[in-house]
Amino acid sequence: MADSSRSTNNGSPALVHLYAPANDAILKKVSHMFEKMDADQNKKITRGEALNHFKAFNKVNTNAMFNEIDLNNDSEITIDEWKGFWENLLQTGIYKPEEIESELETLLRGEAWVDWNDNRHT
Ligand SMILES: [Ca+2]
Ligand SMILES: [Ca+2]
Repeated sequence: MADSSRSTNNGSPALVHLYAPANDAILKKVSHMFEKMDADQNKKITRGEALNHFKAFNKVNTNAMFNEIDLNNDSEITIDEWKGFWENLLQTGIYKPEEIESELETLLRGEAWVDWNDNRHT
């Protein structure tokens, strides 16, 4: 939706789909990671849960992640905030799906949060 040159909006703007199979695989990982961090499975990630997830520099990583994803600043990341972030990231086209996927793998291992708004992580 940030890209007005694309004419894909034939109806609800909420129904922006990510058809590519690569994106499908990524979104599965996105869900998987949410479940992994959401230790008490209440569909919200708290700062405490995030802190437990990251193995190193966990405060820095948690803060960076909440800064980017916790849009309403209630110190909880809901599944909607979480998925919305990744879907938006895919749609911007700034990063290749493979890049996002490999960073997700890193995140899944609890290694680091990438500051997506800046330069690419190499
Ligand atoms: Ca939780
Ligand atoms: Ca929130």
